[in-house]
Amino acid sequence: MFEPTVYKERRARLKQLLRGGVILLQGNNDVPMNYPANPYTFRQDSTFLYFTGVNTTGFALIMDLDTGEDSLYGYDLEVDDIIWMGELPGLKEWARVAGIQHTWPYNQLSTDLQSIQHSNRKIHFLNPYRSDLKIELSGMLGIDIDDLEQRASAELIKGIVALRSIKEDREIAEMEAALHTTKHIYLRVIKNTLPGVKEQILTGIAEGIAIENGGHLAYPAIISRDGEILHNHHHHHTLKDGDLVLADIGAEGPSGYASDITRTFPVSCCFSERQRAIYQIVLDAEMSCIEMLRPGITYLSVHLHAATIITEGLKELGIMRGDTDAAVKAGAHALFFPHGLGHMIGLDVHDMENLGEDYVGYSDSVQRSSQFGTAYLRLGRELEPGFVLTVEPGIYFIPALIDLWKKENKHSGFINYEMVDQWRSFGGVRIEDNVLITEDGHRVLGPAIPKTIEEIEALKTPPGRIS
Ligand SMILES: [Mn+2]
Repeated sequence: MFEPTVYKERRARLKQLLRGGVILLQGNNDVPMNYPANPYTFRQDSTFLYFTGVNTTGFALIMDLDTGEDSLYGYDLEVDDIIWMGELPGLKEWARVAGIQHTWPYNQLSTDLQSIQHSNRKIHFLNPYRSDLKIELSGMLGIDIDDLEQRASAELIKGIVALRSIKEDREIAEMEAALHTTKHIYLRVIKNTLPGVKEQILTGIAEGIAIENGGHLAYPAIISRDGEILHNHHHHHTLKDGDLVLADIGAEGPSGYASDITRTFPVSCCFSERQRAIYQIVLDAEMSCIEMLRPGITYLSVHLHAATIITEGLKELGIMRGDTDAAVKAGAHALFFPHGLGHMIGLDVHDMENLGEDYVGYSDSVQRSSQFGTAYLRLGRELEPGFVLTVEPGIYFIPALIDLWKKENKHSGFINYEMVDQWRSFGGVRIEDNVLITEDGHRVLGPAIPKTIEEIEALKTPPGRIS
């Protein structure tokens, strides 16, 4: 948590961006796993955390745009709560953290919102992504659940996106702290990636280190020899010589800031010839894209630059063919690179995705493409100083997609399907770093995490051991 003035200033800036009425922000509640008293690990809503620092269940905030006053609604612990959970901070203490003067018991919220409605004042609210908050909001405002998305305040969404997109130095420091933890994770995971080791051992190591450092993972870890399955959360394989492991892991620090790093490494001491060839193309794409980053450039153009390098590289291997620019324009590269180059990152690993991807990643001048592959690009707009984003190109051989395109003879002028068949069991390679856009360029955040072929192979000799 930062100083109370930080949250106060953020709220003041938000209020300047909107006109008239009140802003309602809902905090998250505990969510039951299998019965109500056995909840998932609590995660506060990132917007609520950003504007209040209140990191506990059962709170809401009303900001009055006309009087400028803020009110925090929440609970004080009763003796029964204290018996089970100990002396946790109460409403007044959280109000002090948030720099808010006025506090009210939570059950006052509904009444206050109704009287605001009766006086015909506008209530700016967000469309909740959790079912309990949808039900509650729908009940309090008398709006059908299905209408909440459409009735949510675009003005509020744009205001929040404008503020949260530009990271303060203190936020960047928190993200770099999370990246230090992520580096520890990678060093231990890569050293322990050996024949006979199960993916779930590596997953346990990753999660354990995140917890050792006071946080947890920012998203479920991907650690798999099936790197071509983009969001693969199965960890049941036993690794063997010759396998290539793709790991996409990011620690989240105690303050809630995320990191998001991907590395791909061999189970054996060294990359095979084929693994080396694909790996180097992806690495070249990643590093070349990072070099381009500066204010004013559109991320869509950086994405297409990655597609160009990937196409060039695959042409050299005889997997693609024809004119590179025409192949990228047609979208032929998306057989091997079917996702976007990256996304904003901050308190959320996909920062502010709940507010609507197009509000965050696109602008009036850069619209989302409808072409397969590029359509998945979460961030396409012009970059600005203070943005933090991921750069994560990849090459994958996805048998189901290969079979589908081959059957349709899709882009056969650009794709040599006979050659593709010889690679179909390859798996996938992705490399990802987190980058800050500075006034005159960029800075890769966090400590260097081994990335070149030489650096990764050096970690594997002498062989590590499970420790
Ligand atoms: Mn990512």
